[in-house]
Amino acid sequence: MTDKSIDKGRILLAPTGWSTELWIDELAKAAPDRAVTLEPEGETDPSIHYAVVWKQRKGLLSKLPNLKVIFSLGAGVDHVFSDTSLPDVPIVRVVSPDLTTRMSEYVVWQVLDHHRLGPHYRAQQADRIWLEDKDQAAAADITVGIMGLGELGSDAAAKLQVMGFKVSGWSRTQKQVEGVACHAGPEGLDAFLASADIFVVLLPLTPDTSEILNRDVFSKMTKRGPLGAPVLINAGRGGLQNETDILSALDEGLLSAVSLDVFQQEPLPPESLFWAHPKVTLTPHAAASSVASSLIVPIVRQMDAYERGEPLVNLVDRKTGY
Ligand code: NDP
Ligand code: OXD
Repeated sequence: MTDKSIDKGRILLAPTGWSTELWIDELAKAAPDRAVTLEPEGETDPSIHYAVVWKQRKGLLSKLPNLKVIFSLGAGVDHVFSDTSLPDVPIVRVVSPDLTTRMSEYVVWQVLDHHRLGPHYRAQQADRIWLEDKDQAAAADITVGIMGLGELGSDAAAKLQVMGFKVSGWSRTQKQVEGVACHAGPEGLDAFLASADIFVVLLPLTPDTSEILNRDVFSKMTKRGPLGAPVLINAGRGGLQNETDILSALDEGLLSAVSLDVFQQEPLPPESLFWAHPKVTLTPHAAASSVASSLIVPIVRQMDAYERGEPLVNLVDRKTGY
C-alpha cells in the first residue's frame, strides 16, 4: 500500500458472482492511486473508506468504522439492503447511459417479438408448418404500459414511441413524460392496468413492490386489446413476481405470454416450470448487464468529487428503498 492510498483509504470490492479480476483491472486503471482489497483486515478494518458491491456478504460492511460511501454495482439496490446490518452511510447506485441503452434494447426487442408474433412463428418453425394467416396488429393499435417511469422506464418509453407504440406508465409519484399517459400510486393502478396490452416492468424491489405482479393485478389487466390477453415483460426483479400466479395466469389465459429476465431464485433451478413453458421467453438476468469498463470510471469520479466536498449523485433514498 502506498502512502497516498493510506491517505485516500482503501476500496473494498465485492462483486459476488462476477469476474473479480475484471473489476479489479478496471479499478486499477481508473484509480491507480487507490488501493483495492477483496477482504477487510478484520471486521473493523479502519483503512476502508469505500465499498463497491454487488450482493455483498451479509455483515461485511456493518462494523467498518471509516466507511464513507457504498457504491452499488447495479441500478437496483435490493441486493445491498438484503443485508439488514448496513451501516448508516450514503448509498450510490448505477445510472449510466450504457446500462440504460442496453435495457431499452431489451425492452424494444421483447415488445417487438410479442407484437410481431415471434413465439407463434418459432413454434410453427419447430413443427415445419408454413404460415397459417394470422392477423398482425399495427404498432399504433398497441399500448405498452411501463411499470416504473424512472431512468430506465422513461428511456424505454421514448424508444417504444419511435417504433409507433402508444405508451402508458405507472410510478410512485406523478410524472410527466413526453407522449406517455402517466398514472401514479396505488390509486392510479387500476386505470393503468386497464390502459395497456403489453406490460413492461422496470420497478425496483422494495417492501411496497414485493410480489406486486400477482393474480389480482393480472385479473385487472385489460383483455380487450388486439393481442387478446395481456403480455407481461419483467426485467425489474424476480421478487416483484408471484411465480405461482404467473404460471396459473398463463394456463388460464389471464396472460397470453411472458418474457422474464429475473426470477425469485437465480440461477433459475433446472426443475423450474418456466424453462419449458410454451408461453414463456426467458433470459438469465441479462437484460442490461453492468459493464465494468463503463461503470468504474464514474464511480471513481464520485469518490474524487466526494473528497473535494462535492455532493454525491444518484443517491439511494433509504426511506423508499430505491
Ligand atoms: P429508478 O429508481 O430510476 O426508477 C424506479 C421507478 O419505479 C420510478 O418511476 C419510481 O417512481 C417507480 N416506483 C418505485 N416504487 C414504486 C411503487 N411502490 N409504486 C409505483 N412505482 C414505483 O430505477 P431504474 O429505472 O434505474 O431501475 C429500475 C429497476 O430495474 C432497478 O431497481 C432494478 O431492479 C432493475 N434493473 C434490472 C436490470 C436487469 O438486467 N434485469 C438492470 C438494471 C436495473 P417515482 O418516479 O415516483 O420515484
Ligand atoms: C441492476 C441489475 O440492478 O443488473 O443493475 O440487475
